Amino acid sequence: LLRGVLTARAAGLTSAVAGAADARVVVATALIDDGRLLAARRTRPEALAGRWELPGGSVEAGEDEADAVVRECKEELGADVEPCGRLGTDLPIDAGLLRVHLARLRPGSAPPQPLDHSALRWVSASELDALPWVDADRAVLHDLRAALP
Ligand code: DCM
Repeated sequence: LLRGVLTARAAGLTSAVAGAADARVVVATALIDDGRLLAARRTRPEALAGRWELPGGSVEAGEDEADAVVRECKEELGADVEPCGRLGTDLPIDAGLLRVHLARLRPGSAPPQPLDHSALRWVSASELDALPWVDADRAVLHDLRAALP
């Protein structure tokens, strides 16, 4: 019986790990400048429109996560950012897995513009909770507060 249980557990573990490896990775950028975090208001899909997020998007096939952060911030914000490490744990979302990366603006970067969002806001640690975040991003607020002064 014990062997059966262990085998079943091992099989379950294997499929869980395989599932994670197959999952699409979405990167989200915790862009911090002058002690504040950049929050962006989504326009789509309808269920998420008006909710706030950390800007980002899907990692492309063969792309490094940090490169995806740089690309998405250029596309969505027109800004040049420098990723500087992961924040928090992997978060399960409908689309796969969300991974948050800390980043800062590169010297000389244009200020972020809402090229793909309906608004941008620089928020301090004490303002984080009040924003209507998308669910996955709300789960990293605790870690974000720790990363802000
Ligand atoms: N997503 C999220 N939080 C983010 C960025 C994205 O929950 N900070 C989710 C929303 C979508 C999916 O990831 O379901 C893909 O994002 P996008 O539509 O921005 O490419």
